[in-house]
Amino acid sequence: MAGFFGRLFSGFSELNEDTYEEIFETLVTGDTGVRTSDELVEKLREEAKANKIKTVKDLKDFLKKSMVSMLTLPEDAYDFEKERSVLFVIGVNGVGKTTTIGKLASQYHDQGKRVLIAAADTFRAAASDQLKVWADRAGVEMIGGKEGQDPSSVLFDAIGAAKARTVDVLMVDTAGRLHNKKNLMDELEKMNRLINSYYPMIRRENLVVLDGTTGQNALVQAKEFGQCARLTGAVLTKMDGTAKGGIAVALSKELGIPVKFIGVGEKIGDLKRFDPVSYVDRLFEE
Ligand SMILES: Nc1nc2c(ncn2[C@@H]2O[C@H](COP(=O)(O)OP(=O)(O)OP(=O)(O)O)[C@@H](O)[C@H]2O)c(=O)[nH]1
Ligand SMILES: [Mg+2]
Repeated sequence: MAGFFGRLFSGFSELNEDTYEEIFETLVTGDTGVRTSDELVEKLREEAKANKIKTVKDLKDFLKKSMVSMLTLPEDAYDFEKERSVLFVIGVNGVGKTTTIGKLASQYHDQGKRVLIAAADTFRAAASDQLKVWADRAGVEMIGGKEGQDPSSVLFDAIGAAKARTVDVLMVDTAGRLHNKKNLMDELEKMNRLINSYYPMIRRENLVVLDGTTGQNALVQAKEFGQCARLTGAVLTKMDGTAKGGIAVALSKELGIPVKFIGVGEKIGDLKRFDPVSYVDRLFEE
């Protein structure tokens, strides 16, 4: 699948108002967000004014370089993997939280870590069973909850078990939907506080999971979930189903949330660490 921004270069002849407009529109349509797209085009104008853009290749290279610099991860992005940590995984229903936990659990288990999963989605009847399948596949332990049980009580038990078993990574799966949105947000906030009070010294990674095919909706969701916990990263899933990907730039630039993992399929091995250079290369593939 050619990258969404690859199309920009086929009819390119010179940089004029029309081309700037076309570049802006393509960036926005590719989910880069209006503000970020505007900034990218402004940078491009300056570069052109300084006579540094003479060929299509210059144009492409400049856009790519600008995007990569916007996507560059903080140096400590994966430090949580070096310490004992809690991964609090949140996001709307169906985005891939449970699947992502399964995939990550498998990677950490293969690295020799002791992993425990907390099935704190007690809203959906089959949620715990689905997670158990993943835990078994990954070869890790899980603390389950019963349907309708208070999710915070499952989490409380899991924290107790994580301490007792000196677990390296406790991964917390949560519901994507409760009776209504306020319920969900309140519940997640409560769980966030619970971790803070009962597991205060632990390294925290709060990951919002976003479906990469939902475009700007993902940005709205990230903003909302950022109100229940201080987000330290995002996982973009279902990237195997889209050529777009500007959303990663918008997340990083507009919300300051770095994308840390990319889901590229439904299988256990289909989760990669985010690599800005290869990501941008793919977006600009012609
Ligand atoms: N193609 C593709 N499918 C994915 C990816 N990640 C998850 N899925 C699929 O998306 C669907 C939903 O995934 P879940 O992990 O159940 O999503 P969830 O966020 O836990 O959903 P709820 O528990 O309902 O909130 C499943 O069919 C997964 O196989 C991905 O990276 N690529
Ligand atoms: Mg789930």
